[in-house]
Amino acid sequence: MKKVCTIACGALATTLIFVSPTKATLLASDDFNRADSNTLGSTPVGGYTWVETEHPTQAPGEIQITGNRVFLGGRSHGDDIAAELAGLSLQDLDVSVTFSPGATPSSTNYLGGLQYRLPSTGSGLFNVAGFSVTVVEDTWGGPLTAGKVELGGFGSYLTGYTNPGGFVAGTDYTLRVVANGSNHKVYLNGTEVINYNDPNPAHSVSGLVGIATGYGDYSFDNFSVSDLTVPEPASLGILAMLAPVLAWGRRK
Ligand SMILES: [Ca+2]
Ligand SMILES: [Ca+2]
Repeated sequence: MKKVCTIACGALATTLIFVSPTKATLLASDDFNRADSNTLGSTPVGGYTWVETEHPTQAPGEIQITGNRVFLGGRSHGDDIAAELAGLSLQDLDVSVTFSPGATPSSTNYLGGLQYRLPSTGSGLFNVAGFSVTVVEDTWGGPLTAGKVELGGFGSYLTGYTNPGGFVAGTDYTLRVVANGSNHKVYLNGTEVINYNDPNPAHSVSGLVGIATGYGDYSFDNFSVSDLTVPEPASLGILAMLAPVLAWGRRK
């Protein structure tokens, strides 16, 4: 009996360690490891459908799965394109993706990145109503080595970070946003590069998440999004479930 209690109590301790108030709940992820297609389909984890917004004059492959990645090619059509997860509306979230810039542009801005807290599908990075974290190779503002990561809210620039050496075409980078209420943290290759507190309470709303480009060709991989909502009811539920085990252990 004592032995059983030891095992049960050990399991309880392990459970409590892993159910911390800051734990995120994975809601959707996609590695795009499936057959080449002009339709993105649904996320293997979570089962959310990708809604594609392609330029009206697009070629069919402007948004496509190719080589177990997703390609968003806005450059050839000179416009914004995007893909968002339908039916997944979040306020506090942890979203990440791997991205790789395509060929070097010649004469324009060159944008790609993450979107979140969007009021609806169909927003590119130039007209986003919600938040975007945009990787910018800004040839208007300087040479290509002036690569930036910019945080924008409701179509306006809020703050940014300049990446030393810019972004190299064909190279993988990871981009992650942790948005919790008014606080937005952005990580590039695992390093925090933006930590911004938004003074506008109207920006702390729920909305859709996705990926997008504007006048740029980017490929993306390993998209995932978690809910940061405090899982307090789950913790309490586990405690309630294990209370009899604890009481039984004490009686022995
Ligand atoms: Ca498509
Ligand atoms: Ca992949």
